[in-house]
Amino acid sequence: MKKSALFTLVLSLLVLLAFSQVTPPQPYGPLPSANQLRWQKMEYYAFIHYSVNTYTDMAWGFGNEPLALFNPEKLDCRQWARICKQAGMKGIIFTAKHHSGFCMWPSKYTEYSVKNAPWKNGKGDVVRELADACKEYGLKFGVYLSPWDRNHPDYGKPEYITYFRNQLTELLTNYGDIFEVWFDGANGGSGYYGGANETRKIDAKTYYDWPETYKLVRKLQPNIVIWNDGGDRADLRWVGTEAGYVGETNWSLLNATGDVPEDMLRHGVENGNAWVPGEVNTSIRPEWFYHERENRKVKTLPQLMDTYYQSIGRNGTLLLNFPVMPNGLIHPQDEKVAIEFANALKAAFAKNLAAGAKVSASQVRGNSQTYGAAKAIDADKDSYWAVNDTSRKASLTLQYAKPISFNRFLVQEPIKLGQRVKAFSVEALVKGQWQEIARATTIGYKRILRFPTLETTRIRFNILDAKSTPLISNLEIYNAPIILAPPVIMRDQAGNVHLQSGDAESVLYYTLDGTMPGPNTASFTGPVKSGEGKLEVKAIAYNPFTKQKSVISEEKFDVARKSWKILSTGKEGAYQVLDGNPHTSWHQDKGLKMPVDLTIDLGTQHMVRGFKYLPDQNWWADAGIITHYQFEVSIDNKTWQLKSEGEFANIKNSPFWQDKLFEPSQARYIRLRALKTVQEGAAPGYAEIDIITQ
Ligand code: FUL
Repeated sequence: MKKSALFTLVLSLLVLLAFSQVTPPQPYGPLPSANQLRWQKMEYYAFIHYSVNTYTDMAWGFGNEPLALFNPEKLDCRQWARICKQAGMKGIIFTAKHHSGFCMWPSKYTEYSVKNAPWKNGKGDVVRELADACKEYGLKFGVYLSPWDRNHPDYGKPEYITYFRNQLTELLTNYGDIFEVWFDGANGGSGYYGGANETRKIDAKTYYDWPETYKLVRKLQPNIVIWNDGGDRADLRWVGTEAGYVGETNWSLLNATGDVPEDMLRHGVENGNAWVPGEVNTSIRPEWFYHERENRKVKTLPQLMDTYYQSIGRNGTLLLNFPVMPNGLIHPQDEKVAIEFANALKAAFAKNLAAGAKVSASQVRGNSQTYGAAKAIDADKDSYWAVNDTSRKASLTLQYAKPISFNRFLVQEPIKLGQRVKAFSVEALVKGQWQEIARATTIGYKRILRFPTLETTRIRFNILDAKSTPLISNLEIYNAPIILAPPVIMRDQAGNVHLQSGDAESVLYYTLDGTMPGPNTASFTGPVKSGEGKLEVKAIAYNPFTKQKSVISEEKFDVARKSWKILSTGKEGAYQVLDGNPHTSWHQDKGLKMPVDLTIDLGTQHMVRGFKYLPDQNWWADAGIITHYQFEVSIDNKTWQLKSEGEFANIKNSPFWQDKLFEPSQARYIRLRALKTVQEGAAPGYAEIDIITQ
């Protein structure tokens, strides 16, 4: 063959190869609808809880709250929308009607709404104002319409379903595009029910005839997604907790029929036959509605960062709730931390280090550029790297000319073709050796892994197992800055000091004598023995890379409680009140008649001049908070001397450390006597008890 003929042949083969059609991967298993896809891409949006029970300090309204309660002086939906926008959220879901049945819009079908409240002389419509504010700020709008209605006289009867659908029709017709509708799972129980004041039970599976209700919803809002917990399978699922996380393994699948136990809510179902992705709903405070007592319990930045990685970072979306205050505004502390959170996320994901890498793959589908490794790191999130149909394993390597530091790995599957990956790992070449730095299971729409900062010139992503041909649409690498939160200081019963940081990578320095902590003082590596005497601990967090530092945190501790014994009960759990951890608690036995004592042997005699009580910090345990008390001391556990008695004023709204001082007195034994709790008959609860010595 002549040279030129050979050349032509090779050239045409090459051209043929380049243009030959590599068959695209086929979709696998259940797929998201266009609405679910659009929703998933929103990632982060707000919940707003506001209703008549905001004015009664209750988690749920009973349905008989007077209409006169609703008269906020500063209600401003534009403030809510502005905060959500600045916080980086993409939409707002509003409690148009919560369980109380009070409607935040002037519904034609009930008198129990804003139209009969003093606010704006009955001419107001909160749903309208918020829908308008969302439009102004470029946010999507969604509604929460509680299926359970504790006000309506017909609740439990077939007539109520007509009422419920009429209300749905109002909300889904008169307020523009609605991106999501929320049907809460709390259903039936005690209520006002038009004056009947009784308990009404319904079968949540059949009562609402969900299939018909869903048809109505989709007819009125073709682009909507439906959230339902407990009813027929909707578009989205609850993740089984309100604590702000979904399982590390998180399939966006469930079975279309059958019960969904908690484990399935948390993890989805690997071989489920319906696409039902998880939405992580949690509040920025412990409760959904506003309670003044929670003003100091707003989630911190480190807590919100964890929530982010445990929701959006695990193939979920994040629905973060703001409660509205009685004056009609979001509290400044909630606003502040939500904006800090947005800024911290911006900083964490500021520079994608995958973009500058040279990328190669162990295998590419049909050797075609269409599915090449570069598709995983290009700007186009729809293009993807694919391998041959029979492969279930594959690797992709990023190579750098100069070493990079990184601590975050982000990966995405093109879920419109189904969720496939079952297991993967990330390795880095460190000092010439490959090191596995993370191993995980599912990916889905988005998976983000965190690990300690590492310097490397090569990163290898290994797909270890998949349900079908693995496809990867996006891969990003980041070096997120350390979050410098002031360390939390605790001292346990034995007297050991514990420090908790806001970021595992920050370095904590401390002192035990009240002097300034810093790089020249001790660094924290584990619980610090500190003897049994009084202590003044100061601590600070440092970024080891940039040397930036946090504000200093400080705590003063009285004598250690090492040799203290609880005498009034033999229950092991009672020692939670001495463990130094404000988040653990103990409650007396139910049914005890007041007064109820907690008697403690201090082991040795001390000159005592006061005591401290920290009530149970859980919002659901507030019934057992002690409001009226007596405090006694004794030297011999026989003769007791009353040193202090009275009330912990406003303790329900402000459940923090209560200090009571008295005339100093020698004591070997102490007794805190509960005379009354917030709710009559509730068992007294304690997070911590301590003494103040001379
Ligand atoms: C729960 C409700 O009972 C709460 O009040 C709140 O609305 C939360 C989002 O869902 O089930």
